[in-house]
Order: sequence, then structure tokens, then C-alpha cells
Amino acid sequence: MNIVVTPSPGQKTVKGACPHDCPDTCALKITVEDGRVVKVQGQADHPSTHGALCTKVSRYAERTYHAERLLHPLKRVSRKDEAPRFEQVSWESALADIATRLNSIAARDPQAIQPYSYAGTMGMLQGEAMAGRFFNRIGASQLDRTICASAGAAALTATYGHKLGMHLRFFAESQLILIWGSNSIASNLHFWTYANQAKRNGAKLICIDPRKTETADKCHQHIALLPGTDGALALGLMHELIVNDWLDADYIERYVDGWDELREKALQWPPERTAEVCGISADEVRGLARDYAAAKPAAIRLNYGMQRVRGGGNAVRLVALLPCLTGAWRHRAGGLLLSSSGWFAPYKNPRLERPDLRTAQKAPRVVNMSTIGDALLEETTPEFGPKIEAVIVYNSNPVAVAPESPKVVKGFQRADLFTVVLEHFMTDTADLADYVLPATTQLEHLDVHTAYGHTDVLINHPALAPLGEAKSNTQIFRELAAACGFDEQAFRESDEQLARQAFTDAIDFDALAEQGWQSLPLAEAPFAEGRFLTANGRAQAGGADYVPNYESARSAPELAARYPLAMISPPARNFLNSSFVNVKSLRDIEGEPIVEIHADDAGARDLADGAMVRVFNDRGSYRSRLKVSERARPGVVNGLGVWWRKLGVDGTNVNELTHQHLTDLGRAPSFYDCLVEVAAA
Ligand SMILES: Nc1nc2c(c(=O)[nH]1)N[C@H]1C(S)=C(S)[C@@H](COP(=O)(O)OP(=O)(O)OC[C@H]3O[C@@H](n4cnc5c(=O)[nH]c(N)nc54)[C@H](O)[C@@H]3O)O[C@H]1N2
Ligand SMILES: Nc1nc2c(c(=O)[nH]1)N[C@H]1C(S)=C(S)[C@@H](COP(=O)(O)OP(=O)(O)OC[C@H]3O[C@@H](n4cnc5c(=O)[nH]c(N)nc54)[C@H](O)[C@@H]3O)O[C@H]1N2
Ligand SMILES: [Mo]
Repeated sequence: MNIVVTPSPGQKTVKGACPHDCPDTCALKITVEDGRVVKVQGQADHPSTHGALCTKVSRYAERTYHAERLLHPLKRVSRKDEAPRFEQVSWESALADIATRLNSIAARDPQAIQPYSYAGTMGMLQGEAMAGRFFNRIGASQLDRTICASAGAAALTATYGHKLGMHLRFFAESQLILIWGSNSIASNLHFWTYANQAKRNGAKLICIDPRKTETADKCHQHIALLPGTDGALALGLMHELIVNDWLDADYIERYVDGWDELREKALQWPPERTAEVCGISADEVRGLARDYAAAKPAAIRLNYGMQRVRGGGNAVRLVALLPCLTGAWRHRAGGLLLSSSGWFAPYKNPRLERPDLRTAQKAPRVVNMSTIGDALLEETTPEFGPKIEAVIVYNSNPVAVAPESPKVVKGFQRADLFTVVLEHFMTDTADLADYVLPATTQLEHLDVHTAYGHTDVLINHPALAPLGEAKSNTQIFRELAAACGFDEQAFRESDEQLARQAFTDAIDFDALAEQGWQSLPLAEAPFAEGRFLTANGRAQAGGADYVPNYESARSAPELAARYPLAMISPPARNFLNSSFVNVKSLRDIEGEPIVEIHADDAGARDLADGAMVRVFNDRGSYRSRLKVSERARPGVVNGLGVWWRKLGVDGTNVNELTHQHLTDLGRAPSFYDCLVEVAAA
């Protein structure tokens, strides 16, 4: 069943796809020489990749051949509260032992078994195809995969009916681009190419972001609002569109529901009030509204950074309604893009994970991944259901990335918790496992991919045979199913058979395998005449409103008196969430964990640039190097990147400080809604 790649002499190139959680999903050209990958490049003929890769993925081979790659199954021999020690074991004994443990839990209540996965790979096969079959068959609890995008997803769905937006390539023709809550140069590089083209053609670029990012540096204007105030800014813009009569009344009349209600709300947000809440000037609000109304076509590149606060869902709804109010959707280069993933829905096979393999009458309970800290510390109760007894982690590093890590660590340290981690490396989560199983990287397995920043389907052909004893996620779950005694045909399907079932017939699989990618056939200006994917085809404006943060000077003044600084923790350019932190050449560029602070806030605390500081609140404390920088606005500190805890200063990272409160829509974490204080360490 395994895909066999035999090392052959000479040189060949293989068509691949970048597996990482990034809107760009690039097409790869992998050069193999005498059975070794020597180069990973972008495919020149794939439009959005355009032959170029980011720094991280152009070094993907460094990740695959990393000296610390896990190449053998490991079994824990130390206690969970001691320094981790493991011994190498055979696959047979590891899988037999894991199967015995899981079967005995399942005999009592299979819902005590919890899968935990996210987008370490975005591939459909190495993601949930075979894993989903296994967990459905055993009857495990389900996982609500909310850690990144679900507030924005719920917002787009409520407003447009699905996660849909403009097509990437038409940004090149826009006259104005609002880059809103996105550091595109760091996290969406191939969009930036199109924005830059627009800029060269005379378009104005405006960045809306509390942090003065490298993207803000390259835009004509930067509006540094306070974190979590985007909904207020959108309402302030609507106020100006209304009072200046800059609305496209015909578009609203034909294609928008609930405008009267929203109009009343927006009229309560004159520029002065908006400016005060957002921490910007009233002229910035007026100027932004004028620019947005005047430019035809005007486009918005919204990204997930701005929805990681309590009101993140409503903020996305309000911003997403702006192009409906000016009729920007009439043009192919106007509108908004947050996610394009909904365009793939009609082309995906909904049965790939085989929900029919479930035997229980009732669907298993759903546990939210964003509150895994609390969930692992729950006892059995009627509301929660059974205490979690086993966790199977793959494609994720929850101990580093989930909010409020003191609780996540405590949960994974439970002596009575059985944890299995499928990984490439000994991450913070693997350190707390009972078994660590070595997984293949993208160069060693087959996969198929959709995207969330463009509308092409991609294939990833394996370039190498698995290194060491590594196995693909699909193969590990196949063998685990066999060890558990599951003999359904669903567990005997090969990766190629899965890949052929991943899409409906509308995608020609052989053409995909040959070319490396296939574009979805889509209208250029999808909402030029409404036709949203809502029940009645109209955009839905009802109910959207500004929701203040959990933690801010305005909403929690007593807390703010003790912890006056708002901390955001956006991605570091050279890492991908917590992936690549252990690739030395990339870690060397980032240096060490830093927290950026404005000179005024540093001065008020007598802190000098380069000092070691303690960033803290009631939840925890985290040591980091201070950088006095104009990238931070007054009142806001930027704790960059999700470092591996064990590579941080004292075995912690920024999530030591974040909380588990969820967003208004989509049950997502509010990582950037977090008050802290900074002091000398
Ligand atoms: N290099 C790199 N690329 C990545 C990632 C990475 O870790 N590194 N992560 C990937 C992932 S998982 C995702 S989800 C995507 C998208 O990831 P996003 O989280 O959208 O990442 P960014 O593009 O950095 O955008 C976040 C920006 O939002 C700003 N921001 C924070 N709070 C607010 C706010 O309240 N309002 C506004 N307007 N802005 C705010 C931050 O300062 C930051 O510049 O990127 C992907 N690409
Ligand atoms: N404070 C703070 N926390 C954040 C964020 C933030 O901005 N600030 N961002 C959040 C966001 S947007 C996201 S998406 C999450 C991301 O959180 P995660 O999805 O956990 O992402 P990573 O940290 O990249 O960890 C992915 C892991 O999957 C492994 N992996 C990759 N490919 C494979 C494979 O084929 N098989 C197996 N078995 N393993 C594989 C990698 O080695 C890596 O350790 O983090 C969130 N956490
Ligand atoms: Mo993400």
C-alpha cells in the first residue's frame, strides 16, 4: 500500500505543492539527484507561484534532512513531570501497545479518545483522509478546528453564505488596496506581487495594522489602530459613506438585506468617536473613507490577524460589508478577499473521511481545540462527558501554539493521560508524549491540496522514499486501524486511491497529476450581480455590530490599571507558526524571542533597548529581549512569533500570557486580546 519511490541514478524533477498553512499554497519544482533532493523551487508556470518561494520553503530540504528528524518510533521511559527520555522501539510493538490502550479505553467510552490536529500539512490525504476514517471507526470525540480562522469563516458565512472572495490575480488591476490586518510580505508573499503590480500602475496602498510591519513600510499610508477596534473603524467608514452620499444605493437595494438596521448603527459612529475608540485621528477616518469611496475599483485584502480578538467575527462581518455599500463588487478588481477556500467546496468529496464508519447512534461530542488547556483538566461530568484519557496529536504542536499554555502543559503532563504524537521533530508536544511516531515530510509522500488564498487545486508527488523508518500519516493510521482489528476496505485504500477520490469528477485527476495544478472554472467578478451563497442570494448585514475586547483600557479598566499594555503576537516572518523554529538558519535570522515596544512606553518604565524583560499578567510570565522600535505604537507591544517553548529563554513562549476566552463568532481563540505589563527581568 505504501507509495514506492525507488532512488534512481541521475537527475529528475518532481512536481510538488507547499504543504504549509499559508494562503499562497505554492507549486513546487523539486530537483532530485541520485536519490537526494538538492533543490526546492517554485514552479515557473504556476501563475501565483511565479517561480518564486519564500525563504522558509526554499529551504525545505534542510527540514527534511535535518539532523534531528525523527526516524524511528519512540516510547517514553521517564515520568511526564521529568525531563523527557525515550527509547527506540519497533513499529510492531509501538502499534500493538497503542492499539491495546485505545481499544481498552474505547470499550468503556470511545469519546475519551481525542484527536488533535491542525494544518502542519494542509494536504487532504496527510490531513484528515485516513485519520478521519480511523477516528470515525473507533468512535472518538470530534475536534472543533477553530484555532486559526473560524471567527472569520463564521463571519463570511453569515454575510456572504460561504468563505468566498475576489480572485487573487485581479488585485493587480485595483486602484486602491486596503491591506487590513495582514503583514502580506511576511505571510502572503505571492499576494504582495499583485499588490506591487497595482502600485506600479498607480494604485494607492493603505495598511491597517497596529504594528508598523514591513508591509506597512511599503504602503503609501499606515493606519495604526488599537488591536480589536476594526469593527469600530468599519462603522466609522460607513458613517462617512452615508453622510457624504457615497453609497451605491442601487447595489444595496438589489443585493443587500438588513441595511436599514446597520445604517442606524453606523450613524452613531462619527469620525471623532471612531477615532477615539481606535486610537487614531478623525482625519485618518475621514481620509480613509474618502479614498475608499473615490477609488474605482477598490479592493480589500483582509487577513486573519484582525479576527483574533473577542469581536473578531463581527469585525470581519462589518469590513466584509464595505464593498457591498460602495458596489465595489461590480468590478473584478473590486471587493474583498479573506479566504477563497469556499470556492473548492463543490469540487471536494464530502465522504473522504467516511463518517459512515461510525457505529454509535449519536454523533460523538465535539471538543474545541482552542480550549484544550481547560479540556484536558476536566473531570467526567454530564455536560462535558468523559474525562479525556488519550490524545492523538498529528500536524500540530498544541503545547506551543494553543492559548494559555500553563494549563495546556499541565494537561499534557497528567500522569493518567495517554498521548501519541505523529511528528517530524521532537516538539514541545512530542516531549510530553507516551509514544512519538516518525512521520514523512512533503518530499516523501503523495498529497492533493486546495488553497485559501487562490483557486487552484495542486498535487504533490513524492520525490523521495520515506527516510529512516518514517511513515506517512495515512500509512500510520492504516496500520493502527489494522492493529485495532478494523478490517474495513476503507483502511486498505492506497494514497493514490484516496487522491483519486478527493475531488468530484469536475477535476480531471490525470490532468492534475500531469500538470501539477488545475484552476477552478469561476466567474471573474463573482458578485457583480449579487448572487451571494446565502439562502436568498443577498448579502446579510443584519446583526453585525462592534464588540469591544475582553481586555482593554475601555472594557476592563481595573485590569488595565495593573496591565496597561495590549500585547499582540503575530507570526514571525521566518517561522510558520511554530514550524521551522528548529531550522537553525531560519532561527538565526530571527535571533531570539523579542518583544517590540514604543520608546514612550519603554521610557516610562525605564527600560533600555536590548534589555531582558519580563512580560507578565495574572496568567503567567514570559522572559524576552526588549526591542525599542517604531514598529510598536504607544500602548501596544508586539511579541513576535510562536517560538518553541524549549528554545525560548526559560522554556516558555508568548502563549504563557494569552487566555482561552473565545471570539464572538466561530468559537476561536482571541490571542491578540491580551493585556500585559513589561518590567526589567
Ligand atoms: N511567514 C509566515 N507566514 C505565515 C504564517 C507564519 O507564521 N509565518 N502563518 C500562516 C497562518 S497560520 C495564517 S493564519 C496566515 C495569516 O496569518 P495572519 O495571522 O493574518 O498573519 P499576518 O499576515 O502576520 O497578519 C497579522 C497582522 O495583523 C496585525 N494585527 C494584529 N491585531 C490586529 C487587529 O486587531 N487589527 C488589525 N487591523 N490588525 C491586527 C498584526 O500586527 C499582523 O501584522 O499566514 C500564514 N503565513
Ligand atoms: N500567540 C499566538 N499563538 C498562535 C498564533 C498567533 O498568531 N499567536 N497563530 C495561531 C494560528 S493562526 C495557527 S494556524 C496555529 C497553528 O498551530 P499548528 O497547526 O499546531 O502549527 P505549527 O506550530 O506549525 O505545528 C504544526 C506541526 O505539524 C508538524 N507536521 C507538519 N507536517 C506534518 C506531517 O505531514 N505529518 C505530521 N505528523 N506532522 C506534520 C510540524 O512538524 C509541526 O510541528 O497557531 C496559533 N497560535
Ligand atoms: Mo493560521
